[in-house]
Amino acid sequence: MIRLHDNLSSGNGYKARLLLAQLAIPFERIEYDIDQAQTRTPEFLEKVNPNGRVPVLETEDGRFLPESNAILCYLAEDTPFVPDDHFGRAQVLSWMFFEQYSHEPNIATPRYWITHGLEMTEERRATLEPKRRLGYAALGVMEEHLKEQAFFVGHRYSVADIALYAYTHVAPEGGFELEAFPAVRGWLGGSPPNPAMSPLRRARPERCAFASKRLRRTSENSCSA
Ligand SMILES: N[C@@H](CCC(=O)N[C@@H](CS)C(=O)NCC(=O)O)C(=O)O
Repeated sequence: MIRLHDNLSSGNGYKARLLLAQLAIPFERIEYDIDQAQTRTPEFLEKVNPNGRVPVLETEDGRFLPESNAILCYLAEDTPFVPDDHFGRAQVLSWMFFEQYSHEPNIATPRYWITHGLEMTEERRATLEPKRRLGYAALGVMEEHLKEQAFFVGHRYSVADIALYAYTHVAPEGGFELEAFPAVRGWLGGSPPNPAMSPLRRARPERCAFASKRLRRTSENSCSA
């Protein structure tokens, strides 16, 4: 059986959990406490991911694939979650690279600091404002695109939507307001996460300094092994 090395509060892990659920692929989930550096042990670094991070997909034949968007591409090959045409597939990659470069580092990181109760060091304080500016700029790019079309690529739900959904639907947990982005809010309401999946969980909700605007609330995560 496929295994997902994971952390339940991670939006990157959520991408893989969501697609696995939507493809109805059974999988075993292995949880790591990232606050306790469980992805930084010598065993993890040697065997699972030398970059010390989750998610990592472990294939049935024992190979390890890190990087959430690579996992999405791997799982989605030859499924309706990627476009049939060459250019459409490249557009999916284009949005996934956008997500990793312009969106995730600016929107996910403040959420991580807040929801995991990390100390606001001088360094973090200094980078918060640029991250806010760049995060809102990324949301602005998404807004302009989504004013014109319902999904990111080819007028159809794809892994590009999954990649961008993961940290956008919990952006308010990191202090990002979505009121000024009606097209993004419409897309969040319309993208179809599997109803069996719960929204992404916060690790320590009691420490979250900002009001959380859950866009979907369903039952407990159904994908845990
Ligand atoms: N680019 C990677 C980022 C992975 C990542 O940052 N993972 C975080 C959780 S979201 C992690 O494992 N952090 C633990 C650590 O850095 O020690 C991806 O998309 O999968």
